[in-house]
Amino acid sequence: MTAKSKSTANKAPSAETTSPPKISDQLQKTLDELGQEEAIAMLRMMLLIRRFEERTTEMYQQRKIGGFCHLYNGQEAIAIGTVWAKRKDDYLVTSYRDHGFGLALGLTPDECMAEMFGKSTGCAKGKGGSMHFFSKELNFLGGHGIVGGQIPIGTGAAFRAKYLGTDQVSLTFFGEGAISQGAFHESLNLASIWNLPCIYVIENNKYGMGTDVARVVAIEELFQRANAYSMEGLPMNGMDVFECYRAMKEQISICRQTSRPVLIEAKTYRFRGHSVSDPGKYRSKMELEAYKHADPIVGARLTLSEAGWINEDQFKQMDKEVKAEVIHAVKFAEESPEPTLSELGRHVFYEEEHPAAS
Ligand SMILES: Cc1ncc(C[n+]2csc(CCOP(=O)(O)OP(=O)(O)O)c2C)c(N)n1
Repeated sequence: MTAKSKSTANKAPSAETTSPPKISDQLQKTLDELGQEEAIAMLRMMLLIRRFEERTTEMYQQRKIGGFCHLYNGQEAIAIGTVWAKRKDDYLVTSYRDHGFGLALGLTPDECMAEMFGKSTGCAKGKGGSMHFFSKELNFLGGHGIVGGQIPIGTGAAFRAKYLGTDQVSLTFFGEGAISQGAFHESLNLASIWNLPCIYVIENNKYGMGTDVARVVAIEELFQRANAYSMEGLPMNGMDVFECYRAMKEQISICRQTSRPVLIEAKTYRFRGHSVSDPGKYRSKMELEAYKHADPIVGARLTLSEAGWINEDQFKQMDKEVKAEVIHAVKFAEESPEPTLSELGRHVFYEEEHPAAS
């Protein structure tokens, strides 16, 4: 048995955990390693994602955005902690809840909003929409609409890295709803047998659509599933960006050195419904309020003000700037052209080889 078995089930935070932060030795070490500029950049990126998605909701309600649209609201710390911890050329793949990763990895708000609007200037040329952000340049293998469909893709990227000896790590994210899929089992099993450098992260936000995880998974601590594949498994506080950074940095380094896969369960919570059109009535107001006390943006802001790195005015100025960036992105999306008809058949097959592509 390799998964650590201490009980850390995804329970609503207590008042104790939400009181003003005292900077522990470990947190101080993380802050020292990051430095003021990077720590502030992390907070700024979380805020940008939050403001981007708030505006996205408005645009969706105005029917300027079509299709499905799932927000990352509440889960931002996981993407930011990971992106700051990874090497630029490491692979990353995730589910349809992909806006946070796209922005954190370096897609611009303009190309992300344009993608939502289905415009040709979008990061997938307007053909993917909210669920299918993608960037070959950033080794971002995309958002994926099929639950668990990205797990074999992330595993394949790890296989490629190992086969070619590139020293890259593959970071594969999925919701807790995906861990009962066969693709999860097959991928983790092969990754363990073949010693693939793959980090699997369950973003356990407690609900798969309207279903509480406790109703569908027999064990409470999801990271313990690692035991079945003889790999390391561990929990991570997905509401604390500096803790996500520390844990991911450590695991990425181990994975790169050992080429052993690992399963991480990030305990988190989404503040909004499953998608923009879900009012989320299957959970109590009390539960929601309790988790909102653990808002990762509020937490990071408190930590940085405790460290003396940001004050009220500087935070307000930061907020003003990110809101302006998002307004610019909406204008850019609105003014961008639709994809042309000739684009319809492109990017379906690998173009240099498949006759149908031309
Ligand atoms: C194979 C498959 N089955 C069903 C669906 C419909 N569906 C979309 S999201 C979802 C819930 C997934 O929950 P989870 O994996 O926990 O991710 P979260 O939405 O919480 O991020 C379901 C069942 C789907 N997209 N793909």
